[in-house]
Amino acid sequence: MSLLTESVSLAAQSIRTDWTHQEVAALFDLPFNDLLFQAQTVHRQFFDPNQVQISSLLSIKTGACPEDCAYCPQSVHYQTDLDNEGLMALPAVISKASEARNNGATRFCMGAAYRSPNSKQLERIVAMVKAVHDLGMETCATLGMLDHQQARQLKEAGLDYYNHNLDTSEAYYSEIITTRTYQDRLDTLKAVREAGLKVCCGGILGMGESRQDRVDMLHTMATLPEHPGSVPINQLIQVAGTPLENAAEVVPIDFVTVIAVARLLMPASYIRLSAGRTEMSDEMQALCFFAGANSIFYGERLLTMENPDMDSDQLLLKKLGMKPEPLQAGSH
Ligand code: SAM
Ligand code: DTB
Ligand code: SF4
Repeated sequence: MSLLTESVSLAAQSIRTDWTHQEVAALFDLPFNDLLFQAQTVHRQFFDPNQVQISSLLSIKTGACPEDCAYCPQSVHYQTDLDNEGLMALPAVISKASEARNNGATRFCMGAAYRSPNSKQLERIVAMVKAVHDLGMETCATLGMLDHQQARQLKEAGLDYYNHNLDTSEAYYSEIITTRTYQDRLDTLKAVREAGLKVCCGGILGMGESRQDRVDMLHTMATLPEHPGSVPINQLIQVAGTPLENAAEVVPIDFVTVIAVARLLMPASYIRLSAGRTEMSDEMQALCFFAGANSIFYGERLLTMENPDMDSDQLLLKKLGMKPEPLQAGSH
């Protein structure tokens, strides 16, 4: 057994948060078939390989965001074809969540285009979290930066997950966002973790980042004090009007490689094949599942952009013999 294979099988037995950059880079260097075989082997030690966790998204406050994230259709800094909408009313959120639940989603993620919510906004969101929790779903929110007090307030309301993405490496971050720092992101993740919320933290591929940036981003996630429970890997949706509208497309095999390395580094985490699936073939998505992806966003819309329609996703899962994961007892 080679040293690397040995270190990977050891990884399968214990969950490590002490990965070195060199170890992460070595996984990227593996021949593709070896990488996929190891990722699938580790995946099977932690998960049923034929189950996929289903999350649905709802944009509860859309557009006019003061941040300048170069990928985002909701930033006030760019002219995109998007209608802004204020914070939704509670009954409308409940009705969307019930609809998602009836369609088979077990987790409902509410996204708001805020830099950080103020206390009035948070109070209204707390009511939404409570109501969705009462429907028997896992709850997730993504509202921008939070301090400790805000994170605790959401935890008390019954929030299960908070999504806050690192998006890219620390070195490349300032090329993508100038209105906040990487450290701001890490601080919010700390507040969320310390409030006892589960962390959902991932990134975007296809923003012109280098291989080293991908190594560094996964290294940062896999060496947080605890691995994020969910790791969404997004393929950039190139949105007209944003600075990244013409970014070079990510090479599909490179995307699968990132999924497989994420699976090996964070063996017990849900790795979500997130934005960008409308551009992916069935074969590409099947390869991502083989590499260890075991969660998707389901429903015709992500936050503001399109997602595959539900019929085609159902057909895809059927073709692959995969089933939606039932809600875990006690997970919520
Ligand atoms: N405003 C909050 C924040 O930034 O944390 C929450 C909402 S924000 C839209 C959530 C995530 O969506 C971003 O961190 C980013 O990873 C992802 N995202 C936004 N626009 C995207 C795009 N065009 N393609 C892929 N992912 C995108
Ligand atoms: C994540 O990593 N991807 C989701 C969710 N977390 C919030 C959002 C994708 C957004 C894609 C662009 C849009 O729909 O506006
Ligand atoms: Fe605002 Fe979030 Fe979009 Fe950045 S990603 S512009 S913070 S909504």
